[in-house]
Amino acid sequence: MTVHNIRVGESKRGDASDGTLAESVGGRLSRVDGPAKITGAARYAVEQQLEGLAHAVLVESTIASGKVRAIDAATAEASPGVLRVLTPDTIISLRTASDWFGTPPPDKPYCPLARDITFCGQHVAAVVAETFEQAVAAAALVKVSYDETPSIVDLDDGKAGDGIPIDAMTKEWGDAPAAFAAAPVRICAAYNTPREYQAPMEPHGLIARWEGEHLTVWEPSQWLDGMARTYAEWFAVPFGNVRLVSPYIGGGFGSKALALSHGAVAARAAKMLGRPVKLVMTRPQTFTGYGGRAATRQTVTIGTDREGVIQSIVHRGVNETSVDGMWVEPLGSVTSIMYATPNFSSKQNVVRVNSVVPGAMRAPGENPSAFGIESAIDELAYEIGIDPLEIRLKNYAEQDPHTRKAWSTRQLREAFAAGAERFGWARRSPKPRSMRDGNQLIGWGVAAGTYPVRRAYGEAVVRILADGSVEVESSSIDMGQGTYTILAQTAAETVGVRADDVVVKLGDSRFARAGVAGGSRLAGVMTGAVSKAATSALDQLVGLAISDPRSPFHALQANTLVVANGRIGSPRGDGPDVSIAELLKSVGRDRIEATGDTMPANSTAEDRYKNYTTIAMALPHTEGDYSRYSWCAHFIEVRVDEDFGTVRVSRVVSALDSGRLYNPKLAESQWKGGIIMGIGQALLEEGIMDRRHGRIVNNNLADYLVPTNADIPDIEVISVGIPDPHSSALGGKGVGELGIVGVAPAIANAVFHATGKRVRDLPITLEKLI
Ligand code: MCN
Ligand code: MOS
Repeated sequence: MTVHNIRVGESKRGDASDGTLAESVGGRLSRVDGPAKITGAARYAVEQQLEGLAHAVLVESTIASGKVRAIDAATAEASPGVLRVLTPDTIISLRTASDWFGTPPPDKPYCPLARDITFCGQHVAAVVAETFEQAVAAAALVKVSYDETPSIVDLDDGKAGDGIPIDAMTKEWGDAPAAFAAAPVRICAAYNTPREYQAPMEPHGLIARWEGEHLTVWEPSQWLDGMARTYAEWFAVPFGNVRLVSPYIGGGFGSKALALSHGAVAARAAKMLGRPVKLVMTRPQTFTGYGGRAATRQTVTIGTDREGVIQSIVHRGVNETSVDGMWVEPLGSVTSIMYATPNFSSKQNVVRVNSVVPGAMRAPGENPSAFGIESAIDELAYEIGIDPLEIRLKNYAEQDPHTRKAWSTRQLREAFAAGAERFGWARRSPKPRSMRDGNQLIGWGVAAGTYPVRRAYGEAVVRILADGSVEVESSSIDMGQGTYTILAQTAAETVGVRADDVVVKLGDSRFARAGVAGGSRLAGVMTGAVSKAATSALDQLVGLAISDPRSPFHALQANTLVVANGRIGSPRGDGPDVSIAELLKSVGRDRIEATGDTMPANSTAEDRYKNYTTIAMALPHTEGDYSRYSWCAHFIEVRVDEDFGTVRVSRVVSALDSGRLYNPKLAESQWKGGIIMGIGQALLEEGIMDRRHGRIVNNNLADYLVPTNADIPDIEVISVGIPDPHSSALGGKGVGELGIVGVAPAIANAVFHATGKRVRDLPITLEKLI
């Protein structure tokens, strides 16, 4: 595999206004993997050049429900270059794997090609050929006939019903219905979000190669250890026999955390043919190869006293899931914590539809949840006749209303203040349709967002090498969020070297294990693990320098030494001063190596395996005395064309509390990325279903619209966080998912202010406004 080894040039040096060195934690170091990506030196999973590579192409069902009656593969098999056509009858089955909690699977075979069709786009066959073009041509010749049965295509389908209650999602305190009935001011509204897709730039795909009973998979992955476990279970080989390699990833946004059926097809094909097999999804296939964000329906009722102080919130939610899989999008997650209320009730159902199982997409749960409650609170502000910012402050939750625990840190009031000040909120004219510029109606909206601090245990290896450079190894990943960079900064600061002298190696499951890069947890987990490993490497280095008779510091009788800029000296600067390389040479060592593991001391090997390959051991964000969340407030200006109903976002100011930032430059970029995705969600993104066949019509990036540069105004982000010692070792909270939460309701609220029309169905398209 390729590991980037980039020297950090002068252009990356610090520019932090507070004087923080770019290379330390908290500095604005540019992405250390940037040059490799820009120059094309970064090699992505399916770009590996392997001897004897064969190519697999999937054939997908064209009906949403029913059975495969027959597959006629004769023509395809006879077509040039074809090595094998795999069907449910000819592929060798796998074993069922456990889920991401590690729940023991049923002891039954798993066939990644379907006979029983539960959604349109399901894999029913695969053609393996010498070249990709031959495989594509032959795949078009595979004839599949079906016995079709009626399907339920989406939540609006009359046959969908109320669905299945998910009791674990119920949250209740006080008597919310009674308090609502007694409240003098009441609002009740329904809010909907459609199926949305992660649409990462790099489509899903992999290369699988077997060497005896050992499998190597080059596949973009947010979770190497978890996916390696699934492959190992599928093929009933030991976990250690599977190696996942994923040094660079072209975005995931939640879609690349799990091994999926196309991976099983490719790995099985490789085993059956005794050749490495590459399988890359087409862009249309990515719309059914894994789930996007589930469509959701919510009703939010709020009862207040005459001044707008909340007495009751009643929330009901529904999300779609698939016929044979379960996905719960936690719709009450923000509803239950954003505002203080003495009475609360939230319940959720899921409805099975003929679709691929939906999955995690940037801030699953919190994102649609915030659309409901942050729209509803805005409606309430107009009902009472007070400012939308004021109603939020009036109902500010001084502690977690659900667990009644203290917030670890909650700089939300500060976020409202800083954002309002910078945006100029005080100049807002309260009435809808009261601000305009020619035929453009101007609207200003505000909404808050939050995301829990998910914590977990981590592990890393730090080596100090003979040339004085430092190497960090971890099987965690960087899909663009900045892991390479912040871990270089953490190791540089802890050991006392320059960041240019640190090489970070990620994305190989042979490295020190790591859990999922999901739920905005990786940065906190891995900076903790690397600082622990680096501290122990430093201790070894200093220990050697003090105790080894060959060390120039031996005679000094100091009990500690200082390491900075790659040099070792005495704390008072009165003794020798040598480079790390010189010291290692003098004591005859070619390296120092330390593994840092933040797991409890009494952890067993089984605990460690479970910790890295399942999500069962994550630490609850409400563990102990505190409730831990990151917070944000978005202030957004829209301009709506009065005649055409087109909406443009013209200004965004967001203030965010992610605790201490490991690298403000990268955190700001993450926040902006989330906000941009939120603008797409508010105005553009929607999977459109062909109701006849249950097919996603706009399954490509020309028709499934995501924002382009022209859709995005200047976005200003302000950090209002303070170090949070209860959330992570270095005081940071989550960044990656926070930014998107609250953007869509802020835009919907701005659109109401501009037009007087309340749009409760995303996306806000022009036909909903005229
Ligand atoms: N960071 C920081 N200070 C903190 C926390 C984080 O400076 N206190 C910065 C670091 O650069 C860090 C990044 O923010 O690398 C993200 O950290 P974190 O919030 O811990 O999130 P993860 O590393 O776990 O990344 C996953 C997260 C998720 S869950 C999704 S979804 C998402 C996201 O990150 N998908 C992304 N950001 C993405 N960014 C890109 N470019 N592509 C994706 O697919
Ligand atoms: Mo993020 S949706 O948790 O990968």
